[in-house]
Amino acid sequence: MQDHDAIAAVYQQDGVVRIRAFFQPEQVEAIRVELERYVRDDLAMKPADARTVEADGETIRNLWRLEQHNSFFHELGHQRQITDLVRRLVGGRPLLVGVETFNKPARVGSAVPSHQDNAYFCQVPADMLTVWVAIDAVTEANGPVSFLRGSHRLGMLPTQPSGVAGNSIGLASPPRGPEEQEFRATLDPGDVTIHHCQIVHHSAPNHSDQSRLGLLLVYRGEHTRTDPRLRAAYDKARSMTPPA
Ligand SMILES: O=C(O)CCC(=O)C(=O)O
Repeated sequence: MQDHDAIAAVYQQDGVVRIRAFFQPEQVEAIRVELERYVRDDLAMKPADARTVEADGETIRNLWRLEQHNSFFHELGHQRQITDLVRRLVGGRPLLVGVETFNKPARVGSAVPSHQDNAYFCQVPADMLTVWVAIDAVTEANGPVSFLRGSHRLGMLPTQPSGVAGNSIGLASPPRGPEEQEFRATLDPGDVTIHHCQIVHHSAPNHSDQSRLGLLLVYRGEHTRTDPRLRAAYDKARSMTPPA
């Protein structure tokens, strides 16, 4: 499904939309090669807040701020293939605000607690989204992101610090719905999901032998502004488990 009208209709209704084969195999391979090169050659020279590691103290859980640290990812985030669609979904000129990874490595990849991204982004109006690109296959076994369809229409829900490095703020009381409201985003490499910054979502640990690497491109409409109340709650949570 590459038709922008159809994508926008699902996004507005559900708060999340899956698009198959958005990136070609050679684009996925180029992303993987550059991530591996960046980690091998550059990461040690970057500030501490460029990464979060898993509990073993060495395996990478997240790379942060790739749009600042790496020209390949800065350029990727500005490709018309992506920004033309994002413009439609955020209802204004799209600004790239983050490129990051959720690596969910085999066996040690940790859980992501239930949250709304706007508790981190703190924007009003909530015209902000994430394009989540599957670099590895995402299966039921390796910790797919699970979304509660339609929950982006609930507004911002009460938060609490989660104590999880890389996901410092979570929901105080995650809403639940019937099983059919859950969307577990299984993906082939090159597929993407696009999710609204208020949709409730989480992911399980990866106990499998297959890594589940995702590249995330985060955008807001140029017209959004920071909400000081949301920002104060996030700053408090983040100070307990930096950097994000
Ligand atoms: O990749 C994951 O497991 C979680 C991603 C996430 O929380 C997000 O995209 O906001």
